[in-house]
This record gives sequence, structure tokens and C-alpha cells, in this order.
Amino acid sequence: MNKSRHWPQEWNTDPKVLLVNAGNDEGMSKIANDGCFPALGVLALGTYIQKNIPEIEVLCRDGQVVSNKKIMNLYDSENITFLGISVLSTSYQNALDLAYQSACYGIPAVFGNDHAAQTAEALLNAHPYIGAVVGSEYGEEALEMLVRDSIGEIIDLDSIPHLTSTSNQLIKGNPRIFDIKKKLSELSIINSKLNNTGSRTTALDIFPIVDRSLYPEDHWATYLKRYKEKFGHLHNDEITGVTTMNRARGCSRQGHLICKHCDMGLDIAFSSPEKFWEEVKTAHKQIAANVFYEVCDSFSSFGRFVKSVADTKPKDLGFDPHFFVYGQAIDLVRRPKMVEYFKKIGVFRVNIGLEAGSNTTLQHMKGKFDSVAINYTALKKLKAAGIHAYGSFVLGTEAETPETLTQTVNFVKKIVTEGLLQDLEVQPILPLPNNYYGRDLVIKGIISRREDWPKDLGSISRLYIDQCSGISYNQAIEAAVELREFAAMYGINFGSGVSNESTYQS
Ligand code: B12
Ligand code: SF4
Repeated sequence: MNKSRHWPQEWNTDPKVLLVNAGNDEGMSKIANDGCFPALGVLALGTYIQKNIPEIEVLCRDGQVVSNKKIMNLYDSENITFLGISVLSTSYQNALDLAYQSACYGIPAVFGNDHAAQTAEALLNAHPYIGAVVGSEYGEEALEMLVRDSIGEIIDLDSIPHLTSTSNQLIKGNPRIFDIKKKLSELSIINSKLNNTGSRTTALDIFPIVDRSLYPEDHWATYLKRYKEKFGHLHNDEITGVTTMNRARGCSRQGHLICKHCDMGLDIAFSSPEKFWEEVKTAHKQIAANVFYEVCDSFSSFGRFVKSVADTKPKDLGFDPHFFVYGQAIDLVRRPKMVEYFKKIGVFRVNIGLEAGSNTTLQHMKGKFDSVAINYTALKKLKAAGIHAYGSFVLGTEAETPETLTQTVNFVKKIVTEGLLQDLEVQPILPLPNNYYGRDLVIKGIISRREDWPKDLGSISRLYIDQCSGISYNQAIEAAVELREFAAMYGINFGSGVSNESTYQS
């Protein structure tokens, strides 16, 4: 095997890869689901690396379950030689701490996932101790090449897809910049070398069934415990294990129809329905899972796929799976059989972006085909079918006025009172690097694209709402607090994503 050109040559230990999902930064508010479900990205990556480079040992950790300190202890105690970190906007500070410490041990970290991908160049300029950023929607190929490079194989670094790197301890030579905004289409599964089918319909079959043993047992026990504490009351059967899975990706909304607050790539890809059920069966064997969070961006978008999953459900599963999925109100109302298919598959809870109780703000965010009436009908349909609804609302977009805010507050109270909602998520709009509002801040010159994305997410939300919407940030927070208290009165779960928890306490 060729000697590494880029990594410290003096490893006197077997190569060992640590893949970490950075936990939320201190003070971040939680969504109702938070901490109850495992981060899947690092498990999927770890499974892939272990399968393709079996001589390498892989460890995975979720910072939502273990502290940064415990993760950093592994650098030394486990002789880690390669570190990959999954970085979201809300876990950026924790990711930086983990990377800084690893660089001190001579292990330059590689960053991936949404936040890192969307801010790669600025991020590396601001924090040169980070090894590289992978901007891929499917990080498997790039990570494998980097790991191979780290063990001394000769890899043409220019052929690593979606890589951003400056000249540093990890990757010497000319900087490589992958500009995700200009090259978004390159991230598609259609363009992936791994997908030799050239189609989307079974593309995700290239990814192996996730090896859940890459997380230690205490992770699984923690998810189960937290899940039972929060959602146990929604189930009649005993919950034996909880997991995430991902056998479909993307959303029917594309181009100008994408919701304005959405920051995701939304590339459409599926597994075969057989692989879907194989994942379910295997997860049940691995960790006794009977609750599955299928994290497809919008499961209801794909009628044909959903039907095929319903039609191929094995009769001999030997247990009753319960699924939690994302759905759109418009699909549940306009596709007459969608709720029926959901029931057949075993969907017991649907996460719906209801967004607003005012047509003005709702249609600003989602377009003219959505309406409050459709949202209401979808909730009624779900309730009639005995399926729970998790509804999320976004306050303070540019179309928001005191009147629209009042309409939203009243609508939420109405659906809570009528028992149409089991979980409520409500938060002020957060401009993210890759959503309409984040881009708007850049266009208006309020924020520069070259800057490291502001550390305090609350401040960027305040900046946007105070300057661009018809209400103040404080009014949005007051409404969120009022609705959280209302939900608590009715004993339903509530939370707020992507904002600081202290905002709701003061
Ligand atoms: C499941 C899910 C959760 C689960 C699991 C969390 C997790 N970190 O995975 C739960 C419910 C716990 C959760 C919590 C939160 N979530 Co969440 N979640 C998702 C969801 C729906 C799916 C993610 C997933 O599993 N995809 C499938 C796996 C296989 O793919 P993947 O994770 O994208 O990973 C691939 C690539 O990204 C890449 N990759 C990922 N990491 C790395 C690392 C390296 C080194 C490399 C090379 C590549 C790489 O390769 C992977 C394999 O192909 C996404 C939306 C989406 N569709 O992406 C939101 C999403 C990731 N969540 C989001 C948010 C905001 C949160 C919370 C902050 C909410 C809150 N306030 O509590 C917390 C964060 C908790 C945390 N720090 O992990 C945002 C992030 C926005 C942003 N720009 O950062 C997203 C994008 C949704 C959104 N637009 O609002 N979430
Ligand atoms: S429905 Fe969901 S996944 Fe689709 S564009 Fe809207 S926010 Fe994004």
C-alpha cells in the first residue's frame, strides 16, 4: 500500500475512524422530537466505510446523547486516526470545539452535512484547523476516498466529489472550492458515480442496510427512554426500540414551488419497496425497533412509492411496526388513498408543516395551492383514521402582520382544542444559508455570504423579523410563548426548532 501524502506518517496504531453527529449548541431550543431519535447520517456513513474498507474500525457517536468531553476522550483512548463530523446550523459551535481539539491531537476533522456544505468556504477561511468540508447530499463516496487517502492509498484529491479544502495539515496544495449554490445539480443521485442504475427509482438500494451496532448500546437505551417519556402515551403496544431510517428522499415541490423556509436539496431518490422492508426487519433484529422514523423529506409526495410500500408489506413481519413520517396537508387531501396507504403501512404519526393559520402568510411560504382550509381538512382526515399529527408553525416571515399573527394564534388554539394535534412546534423564522430568507439577507446586503454564518441564531432571526416583516421579533416570541403555554395546558408536546430556549423563558 502506498504511503499517505497528506496525513501524519507516524501513526503507530491501526487506523480507526470516528464519525460524530455534533449535538445541539448550548441553549438551543428543542423540537418536540429532539433526542428521541438517532442521527442516521453518521451511521449510514460508518456502515458504508466498514463495508468497503473492512480493515478499518469505525466508531459512531451522537452528541445529542453523549457530551463533547466524552467524545474528545475517545481521540486518545481509542487512538482515533480519522474524524468526520456532521454539522448543522444549530450544532456549529460544538462541531468547532470537537474539531479544534482533534486538530491538537493531529487529527484534522472533515466536516459534512447541511450547514458545513452550505458555508464551506467561509467556514474553512474562519477556522483553518478544519481539514476539509464535504458538500455532498450523499457523503459516502467522498468520505471513502478521504479515509482511503488517510491510510496511505494514492487518491487523486481532485476527483473527490464536492470537496472544499484549503491548504492545511490534511490536504496540501491548491485550494478546492465546491460552490454549492452554483453546482447544486451535481449533488443529485443521478450524477453520483455510485448509482449505476442511472435512475431514481431504486437508487438508494446502493446504500447498505444501516449497521446500528456502530452506536453503543447506551445510545439506543437513551433514545428509547426519551421516546417513551415523551411519546409513550400515544401507543397502546409496548415500545421496544426506536430508530430512524431513510429509504426515500426529496419532495414533490421543486424549483419555485419549494417552501420559502426550506433549506434542503430535495433531490428525489428511492429504494425498492423490498429494501424498505428489509431495513425495517433488520432494524427490528438489531435493536428490537418497532417505532421507525422514516426521514424522507416529504413521504406523502410520492403516491406511487407509498402505494408500493403498502402493497409489499410482508405478512410475516412478526411484529407491528409504527411509522412516523413527513406529510403535506395538500397530498393528504388531494390524494384520496394516501391516508389509507399510510394506515396499511403502519403510519401512526405524521409531521406536517402547517406553517400558519392565515392564508396570507401560508401562501407566501408555500404558494397559492395551499390554504388553511386544506390544513384543517388534512388534520380531520388524520384524526378520523386514528393517525396523530405533529404540526409546525413558522412566525415572522415578510408577509406577517399583527393581524396574520393573531389568525395563526387563533388557528393553533382551535386545532389544539379540537384534539387535532398531538405535538406542536412553533418558532420564529430562521434565515438559513440556503433558504429564501437567508438569501434575502444577503441580497439586501444585511449579511455577507463570505462571512462565517452568525454564531447566535437568535440574533439572525431577530435581524430578519425586525427588518423585513410586519411584526417585531418580540411579538413573534410572545406568540410562540402563548402557544407553548396553551399546548401545555392541554397536555400536548411542544417545542421550538432552531432558536434559543432562553428566549421563551424570559
Ligand atoms: C432525522 C432528522 C432529525 C433527527 C436526527 C438528527 C440528525 N442529526 O440526523 C432528530 C429528530 C433528532 C433531529 C433533530 C434536529 N434537527 Co433534524 N432533521 C432530520 C432530517 C429530517 C433527516 C436527516 C437524515 O437522517 N437524513 C438521512 C441521512 C442518511 O442523511 P444525512 O443526515 O443528510 O447525511 C448524509 C449527508 O448529509 C452527508 N453527511 C452528513 N454528515 C456528514 C459528515 C461527514 C464527515 C461527511 C463527509 C458527510 C456527511 O452524508 C450522509 C450520508 O449520505 C433532516 C432533513 C433532511 N431531510 O435532511 C432534518 C434536519 C437535518 N434537522 C434540522 C434541525 C434544525 C434539527 C434540530 C436543530 C432541531 C432542534 N431545534 O432541535 C435538531 C438537531 C439535533 C442534532 N444536533 O443532531 C435541519 C438542519 C438545518 C441546518 N441547516 O442545519 C434539517 C436539515 C431540517 C430543516 N431544514 O429544518 N433531526
Ligand atoms: S414540503 Fe417540506 S420538504 Fe417540501 S419544500 Fe416544503 S419544507 Fe421542504
